[in-house]
Amino acid sequence: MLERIGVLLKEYDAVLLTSPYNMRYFSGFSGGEGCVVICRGGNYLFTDSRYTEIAEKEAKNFKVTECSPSKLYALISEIVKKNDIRTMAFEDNFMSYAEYSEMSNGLCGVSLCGASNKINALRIIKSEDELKKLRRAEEIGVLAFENILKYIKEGVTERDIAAELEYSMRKNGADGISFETISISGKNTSFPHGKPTGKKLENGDFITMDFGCIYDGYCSDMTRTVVLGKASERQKKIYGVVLDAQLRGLEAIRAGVVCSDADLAARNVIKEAGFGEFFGHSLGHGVGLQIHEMPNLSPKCGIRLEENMIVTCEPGIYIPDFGGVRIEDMVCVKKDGVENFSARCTKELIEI
Ligand SMILES: [Mn+2]
Repeated sequence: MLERIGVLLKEYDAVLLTSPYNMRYFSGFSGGEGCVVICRGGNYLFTDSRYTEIAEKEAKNFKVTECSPSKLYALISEIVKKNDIRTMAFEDNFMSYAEYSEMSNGLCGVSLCGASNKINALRIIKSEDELKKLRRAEEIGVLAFENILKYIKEGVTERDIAAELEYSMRKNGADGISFETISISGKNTSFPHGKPTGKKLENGDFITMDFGCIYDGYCSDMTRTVVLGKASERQKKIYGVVLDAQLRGLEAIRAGVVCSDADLAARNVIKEAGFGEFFGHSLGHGVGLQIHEMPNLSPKCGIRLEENMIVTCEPGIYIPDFGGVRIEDMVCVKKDGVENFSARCTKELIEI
């Protein structure tokens, strides 16, 4: 993906990458520690001795230098001098104030330009190779969901569900989880991002599971809500509205559509059913090397969807002191609609 940085080298003399995601994307190095400098004169990767060997194997087009963090800016300064670098783009969204101070002291004389948004935007459209990994990551999630259905019963705790989901993703080839697993039940389901507790599942509970894994660096994300026992009329009603909104959102997602319009399409279904005040978050978000990346399917995002962007579609209704429902698929934007990576996984209300 190194060639995609070319457009930034027309604007800046060099690009400095510090996040594990951008280092991996542009250099291939998966170790996550160190930094990358790309300029017209060459491609450089700095890391410490824990990662030198892997960096040399993975970052084929880079000159790898082993160095301790304290020497880093002295070495980059040499590159600056040699290549007459005056402007350098850096990841302003991925740096503490202390790190920024160290960098600006170490590179005095260079004009440092915050460019996270421009750099991250280069990752927004996925290559065929990335799509393969994202598809597989989501499949592993679907397998974990199918497995968990056999495991859900009265007396099992929310934490047990999280542990079992994560174990089963690992067993199916995941490198890890892509975010903290959400498995919540009963009244706890009104917290959109609740943490699993020691609460035992009870008959009549909604159970919301929002989880994902990392496969070869790429994230997956899905949510399903089920009922333990028979669903009440109110549960069926809420579930039905969220499902309608989710399907409406999926229909709206295609190349050429503005993100905020996709959000609105789903949001209107929930509003018209009278639950508008209980859907506070965005319809979805991009997914790739990071669990949340561009574009955002939010009321404020003016980005136009393009083919091979990846987004989630995840409306929800959360009623305090009662419970909530969220349904989420991860999809690839296509010319006339979507390729739904979660398609195999049913969305009809499951009563266990
Ligand atoms: Mn999500």
